[in-house]
Amino acid sequence: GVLMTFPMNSYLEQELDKRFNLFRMWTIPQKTDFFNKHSNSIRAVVGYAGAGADRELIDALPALEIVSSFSVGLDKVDLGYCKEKGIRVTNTPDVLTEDVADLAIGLMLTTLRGISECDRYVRSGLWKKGDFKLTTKFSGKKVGIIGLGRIGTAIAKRAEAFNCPISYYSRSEKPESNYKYFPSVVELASHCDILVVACPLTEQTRHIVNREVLDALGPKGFLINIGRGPHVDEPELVAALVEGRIAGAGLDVFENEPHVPEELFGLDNVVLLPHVGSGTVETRNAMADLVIGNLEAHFSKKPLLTPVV
Ligand code: 8YV
Repeated sequence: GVLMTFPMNSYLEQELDKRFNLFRMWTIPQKTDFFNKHSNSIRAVVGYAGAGADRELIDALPALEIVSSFSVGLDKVDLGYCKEKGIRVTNTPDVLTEDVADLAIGLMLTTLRGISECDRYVRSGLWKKGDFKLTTKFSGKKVGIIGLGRIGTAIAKRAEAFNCPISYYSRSEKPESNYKYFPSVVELASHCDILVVACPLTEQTRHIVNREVLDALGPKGFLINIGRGPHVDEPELVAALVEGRIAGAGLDVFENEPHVPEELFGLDNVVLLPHVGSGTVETRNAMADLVIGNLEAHFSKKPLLTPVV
C-alpha cells in the first residue's frame, strides 16, 4: 500500500492508483481506526511541500520503507528519524529548477517594474485619469543570492543575462564559482539591491532573513523569496515593508501557508504568489513521473533515481 498525504496532483494520484493500493489520507475521517486496520500494509508515503512525513506519521506506520516526496524541499520530512529507522527518502530535484528560477526572475521584474500594480491600474480604469507612476529599473541591479545550489545557480545565470552583478552567501565559498562570496547574510544584504532566498529550509536557515538582514538590505532594497516562508521572520518583514525600511518584496512562500499576513494586501510594492514556483503542467508531470519512478525502483530493488536518505 501507498499512502498519499494530500491531493497534491491529479495525474500523480491517478498513476499511483493504477500501480498500487492507494490510500488517500485526506479522505480518512477516523485516523485511529484506519491505522489500526492498514498500518502494517503501508510501505510507502507520498508527501509534498505542505505535508510530508513527521515522527508521528512514521511511528504510526511500522511497515514504512520509503518516503517519496513530490517536492525538492524536504523540510516536512524527518530525515534524521528516517535515517535512524532505515527508511529511504527521495525528492524531485532538477526537473523543477528552471520553473523556480524563471519565477524568481518573474518576481523580480514584477516587483521592481510594478507589473501586477500596472495590470490593476488598467483594469480599474485609472489609466484614463493619467499615466502610471515611474518604477525601478531591473537590468544591472546587484543580485544577492542566499544558497548557490541548483536553483540559486539557475537564478544567477538568468540574472546575468540582465547584466546583474551576482553575489551569494552559502555555508562555504564555492571555489568553482566566479560570483562574489560573502561569508554572512548581513554582508550580502548590505552589498546588493535584490536579495533572493534560494536555500533549503533547515534549523540553520530558519529566519535567516531577520530584522538585521532587512535593515542591511535597506530602503532601496528588494526581497525575493522562492524558498520557504520560515526562511524569513515574517512579522519583521511586514514591519519593514509597512515602515518603508525596505523598498518592496516578491513572495511565493509564507510562514503559515495558505495564510498570508493581511497587512500586505494593501501594499502595492509587494507581489504575493500562492506557492507556484514549480506550478506548470510540464514540471508537475515530470515531478510525478519521478515520484513514481523512485517507488518502482524501490519495489523492484533497483537503485533509487533521486535518493536523499
Ligand atoms: C511543492 C516545492 O512541492 O519542490 C518544492 O520544494 O515547494 C514545490 O514544488 C509543490 O507545492 C508541490 O505541490
